[in-house]
Amino acid sequence: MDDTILVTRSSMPDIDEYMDEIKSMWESHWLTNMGPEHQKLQKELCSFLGVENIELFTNGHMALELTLQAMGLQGEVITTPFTFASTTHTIVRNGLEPVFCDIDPVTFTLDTDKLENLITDRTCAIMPVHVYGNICNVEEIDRIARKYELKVIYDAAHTFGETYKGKGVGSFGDASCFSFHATKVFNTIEGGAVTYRDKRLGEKLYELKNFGIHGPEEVSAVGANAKMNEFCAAMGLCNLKHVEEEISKRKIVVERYREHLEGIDGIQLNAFQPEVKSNYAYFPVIFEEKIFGSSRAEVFDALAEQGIIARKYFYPLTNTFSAFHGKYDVRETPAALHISKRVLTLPLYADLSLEDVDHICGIILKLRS
Ligand code: T4K
Repeated sequence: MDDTILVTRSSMPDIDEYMDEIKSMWESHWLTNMGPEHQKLQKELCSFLGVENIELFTNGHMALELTLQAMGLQGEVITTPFTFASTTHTIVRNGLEPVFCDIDPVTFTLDTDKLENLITDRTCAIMPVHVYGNICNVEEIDRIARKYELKVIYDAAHTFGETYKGKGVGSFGDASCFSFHATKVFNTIEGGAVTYRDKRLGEKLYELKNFGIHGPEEVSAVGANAKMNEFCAAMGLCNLKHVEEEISKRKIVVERYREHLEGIDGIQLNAFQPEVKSNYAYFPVIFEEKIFGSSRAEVFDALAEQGIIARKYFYPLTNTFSAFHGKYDVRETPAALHISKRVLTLPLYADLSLEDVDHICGIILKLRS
């Protein structure tokens, strides 16, 4: 058996549970286009996430991309480069201009002290990212957005099930876009969702994920095909039953990592956010070579030699992608650059054994000077 440890491993329900959930499809032959599983999952997610409105999508990327389209935005969108390719791409693919704000070096989310200076008369929206499940400074973002009448679309891909001050994270901003990809805390194989405030936005999202079809004889927008199918929705319904337990198991893994790595010179761990109910999505570690004694690359290689595959989420920064042909100046986001060159996200999933965590930390700690 291959005993490689990868950065994560998809959660899956018991196969019989899934078979039970999909059985009715062999009678109904209803496989997609907002069928009963889709509708049931929407309802259950609203209650689980503590939100009033939700639309499901094929993936988190289309959730983001179609939300920007649905808002009919034009001009500049302020965002951060310390994220997955998807965030920036959705802005560019909508014909909008990303303007990169630096990140806070402790939470790795948008540094709100640097936000206001980036606002111009072309700014139409802010797209902050709750990186690794760390909640952005939502109060300050809200204050600034109101002052300048800007839309706020959160990339909430990493924050499934989290709350801030007791409120579901999907209730902040005008919209929050979640990813239900196989690698996420909650998965529908591939999938995503938008939670939103204004019901009219929901109507547009519904149409845009279905080609822009408004009625039997009317197509009112140039939409896409981004509907979650019934098999994915069924996977979501099964996984949802176990997600609380999965998060509790992740918490135990994270606590074990912290026992080993907390307080080690040259190692920065994810900051604890006191008013956040965390989902323990990722375990990022920042290695300061000069203090720790080894570089991120050396740690990565030492782990890889033992079949442990950590990942550099998020390196390179999106504002350095060759796709953008040098259009953006990375010197404008120095904190993001600093962190992205030093971060390694360690393996984390519900069934990762504590012995494996001990082993991983043992390899890392051997490398300190
Ligand atoms: N915004 C943010 C901030 C995001 O992080 C993402 C996605 C999005 C937006 C867009 O959401 P989606 O459109 O993806 O729903 C992975 C995921 O594909 C991606 O969803 C995720 N972020 C990103 C951070 O990570 P890769 O290229 O690292 O995936 P991959 O194939 O290398 O998988 C990583 C590990 O996961 C594997 O080593 C093993 C495990 N795995 C993977 C797959 C595909 C499984 O256990 N099962 C699987 O089926 O991007």
